[in-house]
Amino acid sequence: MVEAWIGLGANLGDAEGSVRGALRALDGLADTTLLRASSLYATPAWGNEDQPPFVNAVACVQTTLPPLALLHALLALEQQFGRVRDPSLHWGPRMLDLDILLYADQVIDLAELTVPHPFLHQRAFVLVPLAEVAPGLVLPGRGRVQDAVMQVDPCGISRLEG
Ligand code: PH2
Ligand code: MG
Ligand code: MG
Repeated sequence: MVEAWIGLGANLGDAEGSVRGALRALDGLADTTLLRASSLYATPAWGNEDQPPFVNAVACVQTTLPPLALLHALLALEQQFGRVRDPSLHWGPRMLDLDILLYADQVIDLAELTVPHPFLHQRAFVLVPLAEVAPGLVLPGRGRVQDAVMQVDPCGISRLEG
């Protein structure tokens, strides 16, 4: 059993409904239990700014799935929620994005999967929800979430009610 942190994001269709549905679906994955989830946040699009704002959240799951099996389960969930990948669009809009942020304290460097997520320590849309539920969590090689979140600009991020 390990604990893994998942980043959830959506900015097409019913983004809030997709993120809430995906949180439930995480709990329904084989050999996986949802331990905790942050609130949902409305966040300005980062990177490619010419797209709708996102709804973001983070969740912690307990799982016996190895990292690549977890990744493949998440990619299958993205598809179930209507995601169609456009290889020509980097950081484009999406129905649902599920990223493995952390997998226990493991450092994983595979063609398919990099953990910790390479931009985790720089992205307010991840760090703000993470700081809500796990301020003391240590990002391997990057220190605590509560310190990392002080280094990013939370401008435009707002917590959604409910
Ligand atoms: N995901 C991206 C690119 N930009 N911006 C926000 N606010 N939230 C995201 O989840 C996000 C993004 C690529 O995965
Ligand atoms: Mg992704
Ligand atoms: Mg992503």
